[in-house]
Amino acid sequence: VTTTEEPAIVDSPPLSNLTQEELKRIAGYKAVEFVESGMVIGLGTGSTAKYAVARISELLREGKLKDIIGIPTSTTTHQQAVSLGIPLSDLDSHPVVDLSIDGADEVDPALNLVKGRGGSLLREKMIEGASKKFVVIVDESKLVKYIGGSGLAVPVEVVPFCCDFTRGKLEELFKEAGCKAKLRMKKSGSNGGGDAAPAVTDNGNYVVDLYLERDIGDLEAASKEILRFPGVVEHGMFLGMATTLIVAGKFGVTVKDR
Ligand code: ABF
Repeated sequence: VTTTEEPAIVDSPPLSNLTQEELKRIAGYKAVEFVESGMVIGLGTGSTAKYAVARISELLREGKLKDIIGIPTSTTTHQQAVSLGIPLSDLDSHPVVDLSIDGADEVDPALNLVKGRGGSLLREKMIEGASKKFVVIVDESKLVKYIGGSGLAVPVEVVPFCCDFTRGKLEELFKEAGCKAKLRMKKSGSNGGGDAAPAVTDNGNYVVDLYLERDIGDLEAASKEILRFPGVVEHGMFLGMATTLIVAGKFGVTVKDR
């Protein structure tokens, strides 16, 4: 692993002919090179992390990894890991996690992340926050100049009780950044075609998506302000948590330590 200011190319040749899906697989497999027998591993959620989970199970089956305990970060990953036969536990039984591997929606140059656009964030933050090492795996489309810079949302998990009150407070908080705060709804068809209903997280909560027109600046201050609202459970900015970033892109695979 090379540590430099800029990501260093560690695998060539360039991967320019590959699809985004193949880049996700390459990033996921690369992260599993950090996994050693006997480790407690935080198993991430999403279309990139699923490749890392699949790779861990493959190496377990081949006997190249032994005595792994997985801690899944969502019900979806729990189901995937069970179906692949990975032994599982939780933070109550294993409060220290050796290594977590997970995707992200945005990564800024300081390795701050946005997560939760796929719906998971609270369990991820609990498990990845308890990890000695947190490896983030993305394809190059996730790299941004600043948090919110992709034009997509920064998710905030909120309690269902008076969620529109909390939504309004969040919009007001970031009005200088042109914030529009929207309650996330279930994808059409996922509630039997009936009336639109809010999307529900693994923890029975709702999600408010913050769409920002401009950089919100001091992320630590923004985090504290968001968490000050009693209706907020957690937000999807993962600040200073990632220890390693793996990016798969047309230039190859890069590994960068924070
Ligand atoms: C989860 O996966 C979420 O936090 C995040 O929304 C997402 C990133 O996933 P993908 O790899 O599918 O883009 O970890």
